[in-house]
Amino acid sequence: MSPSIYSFLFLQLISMNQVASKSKVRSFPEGFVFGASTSAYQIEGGAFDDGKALSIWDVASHEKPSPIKDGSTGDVSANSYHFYKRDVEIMKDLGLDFYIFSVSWPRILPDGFTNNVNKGGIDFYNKLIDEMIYNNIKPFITMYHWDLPVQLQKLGGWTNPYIADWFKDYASVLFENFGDRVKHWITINGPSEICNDGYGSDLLPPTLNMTGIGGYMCAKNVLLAHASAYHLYDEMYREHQNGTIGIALNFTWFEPTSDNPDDHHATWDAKQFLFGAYAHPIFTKEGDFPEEFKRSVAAKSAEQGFKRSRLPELTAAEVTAIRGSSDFLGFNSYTTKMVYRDASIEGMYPVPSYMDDMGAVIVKDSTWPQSQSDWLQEVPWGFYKMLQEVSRLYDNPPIYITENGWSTSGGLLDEDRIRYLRNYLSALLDAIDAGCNVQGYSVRSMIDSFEWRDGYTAKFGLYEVDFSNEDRSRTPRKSAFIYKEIIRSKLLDPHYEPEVYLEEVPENEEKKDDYIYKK
Ligand code: GBH
Repeated sequence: MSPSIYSFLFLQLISMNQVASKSKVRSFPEGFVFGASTSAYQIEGGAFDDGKALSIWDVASHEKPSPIKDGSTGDVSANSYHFYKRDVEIMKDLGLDFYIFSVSWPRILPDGFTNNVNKGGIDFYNKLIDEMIYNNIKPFITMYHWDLPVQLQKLGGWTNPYIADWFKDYASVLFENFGDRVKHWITINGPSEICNDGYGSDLLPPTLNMTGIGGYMCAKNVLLAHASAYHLYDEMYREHQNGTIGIALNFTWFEPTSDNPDDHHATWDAKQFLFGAYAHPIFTKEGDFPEEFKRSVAAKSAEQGFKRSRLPELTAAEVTAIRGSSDFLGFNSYTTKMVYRDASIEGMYPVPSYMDDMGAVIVKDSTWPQSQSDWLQEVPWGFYKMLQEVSRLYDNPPIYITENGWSTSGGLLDEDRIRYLRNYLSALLDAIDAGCNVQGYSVRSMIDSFEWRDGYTAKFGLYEVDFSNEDRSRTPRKSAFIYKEIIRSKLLDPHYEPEVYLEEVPENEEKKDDYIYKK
């Protein structure tokens, strides 16, 4: 062959490769681990069983009129309180390395305090943990996923500075009882949602709606509570129990709507208000709330006639206690939003409020694939950018993806969830290639569950749960077979088709069983 033919073939190969690169099989790094996650109020049920007291979600979901989309509650939910063995079978079937679940504070401490430790609660989590260990699945415990004991809410909940001590005491009960077998701890899930949605607006219980004030008080106390639990573990338990402890924050990627500097500034502000407020104090060398965040709230507060900033200060000792108080970063991330600055923002948000302080308008791009949940769209490049930004801003911390997933309205043939998972996992591999220190990935959710204000209308599970039958039977969706193969092979193969999977029998076909096996 002449040299020119060689170079022609060579060019052909390069261009084929480029086309193929999007659909090539990619492998996960050595030691990368896979999991799935849920939370107590979302799946347990057993809301009134064996000495459990009420949480703010038990109360909210029973309010009339109901704040929940379908008027449902988590009273029974997937009934994992009774069917936890079935859940562990699923973990085993998927081949999970780890499983993230949360502990219900009022199941362990009905009054919120340690004078009354509920044996029924301790027994339940012991049984669950033992079953997992027996099946070789690592338990990751989230200590707090939104279900505060009602007794503590009466005292102001996350606005009461004493909650740092209450949380630390609760944490000590968990370390004492479970720390021999549990080596991964997540103190608090989604502080921004707890504070902004629960105290700074009326989106989530306790729907305090103390806009511009409650959310900031909560932010400081959540950080201090987290740090107290971290230091307790570090000083009292780590040496013997040898575990690791971190926090899980929600990261939405924000993209400016234009190249206009104002829109870029607004985007930066959105980042600082919605995740920097928590990540900066813990994961940067200087610690404390981000400067721009402090400055914006202080300026607005002064303008509005407050004698001091509505954002409480962190003392030097508090800054030191919070700084570095996490062995890893739990990274919850689902989606991306567009941001711009609008000078005529007045009237758009309550005054004072964090939205008004932030001064940014956050919108969806309707061209992105939409899930069943209003807030959730598929934007894998945003996931990639978010991972890169977090690694850059926060000193490249070890990251576990603690939540990522997609909702549908139901059905076993969830091709759009499969596409979402593959695209996000591919973006994750790109982030690892770019130097991000991601150690593991946990999909949300393992099984369908009570999705907070959306009730049971948004299905996040790799397994469908039949909420209409007593057994709450769990059936794998097609995505479960795909995820299982990813875990087994440690490969992301965009063309893999499971040999068999289940599919519902169409309405008009004669029913033998509810499902048929597909080849
Ligand atoms: C996650 O939050 C939760 O941590 C997890 O428990 C849950 O399973 C998952 O969402 C899916 O529901 O009320 O429409 O104004 C992800 C971040 C922040 C997204 C709050 C929804 C409320 C939007 N969430 N947000 S809305």
